[in-house]
Amino acid sequence: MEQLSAPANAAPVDAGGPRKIILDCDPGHDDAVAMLLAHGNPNIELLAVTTVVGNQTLEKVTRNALSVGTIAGITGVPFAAGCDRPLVRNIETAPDIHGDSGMDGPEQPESAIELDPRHAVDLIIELIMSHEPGTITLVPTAGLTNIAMAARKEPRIVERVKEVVLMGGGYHVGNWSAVAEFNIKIDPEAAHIVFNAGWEVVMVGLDLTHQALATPEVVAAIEAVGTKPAKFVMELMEFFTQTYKDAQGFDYPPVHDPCAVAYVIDPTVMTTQKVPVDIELTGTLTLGMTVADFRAPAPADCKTSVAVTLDHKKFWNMVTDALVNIGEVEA
Ligand SMILES: [Ca+2]
Repeated sequence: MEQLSAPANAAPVDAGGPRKIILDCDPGHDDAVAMLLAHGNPNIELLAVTTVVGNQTLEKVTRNALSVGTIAGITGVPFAAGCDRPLVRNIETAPDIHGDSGMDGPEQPESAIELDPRHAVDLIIELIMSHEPGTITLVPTAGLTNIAMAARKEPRIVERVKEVVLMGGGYHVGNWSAVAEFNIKIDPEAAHIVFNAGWEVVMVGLDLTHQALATPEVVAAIEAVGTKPAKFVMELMEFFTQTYKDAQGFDYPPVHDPCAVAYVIDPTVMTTQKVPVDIELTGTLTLGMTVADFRAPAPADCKTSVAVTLDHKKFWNMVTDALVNIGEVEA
């Protein structure tokens, strides 16, 4: 089934046209929501979905990505699998948060989408090099292995990318150690490459995403959409709520990854601050920490910024509007 022909809540498409993104992800409950938001918002043109080891093995997160694409009715967008292990470290997954499948909870349909034969790193490079400079935004919502590999294999992508808007890190908070966030901690060397490459990086970290809680009001609004993709998100949130309660003591789960997509759609959904950020690679207690230097003023050549405060209502309205726009899709 295609999208509904006349979405009720369609936001007007911006004058410059939709923003082209590559979503590099490891679905993942919140990655699934990020994908649905990107697909359902008229101001985003999803150029590709690429996967990387993270929340689960590459095989599992890739299968999950194809399932989400099937549930959302995403067609004409390449899905490609990337790196199956971090650059240096051993594989570290998050079954206590995402379950054995990486996306436990809802039943997953047979995929109607065929995996693109290209390696994700090659697809990322190909897309960036074949589009006008300054038109593609990279949106990584997983470990940064694919993105780092792409920057090393074809360094010219760095100046051609508009910016990198990533979910990861946290300047005052960690979740995989006292000071490190999962996406950065599982491949800190890759993160180091990405944060130091020279392109603009917007770090949408835990400081921000811990404000993106799926409260009962949010879940009720999603339930009211009433479509199959909305029901799928409900079931994801049910599982995610329980694991976040059990594993990390949250009353309601923080839905991290769509925050990065939301920033690309409309940067006013959050405030950001320009600060130098680097990645700790040698700390005995602080490996993978995103070390942010808040001393004023930020250097003139500073290319990194961090997300600070989320407009919770605006953000969740974007998500529910996207679900309305996607409509009822045959699984
Ligand atoms: Ca993720």
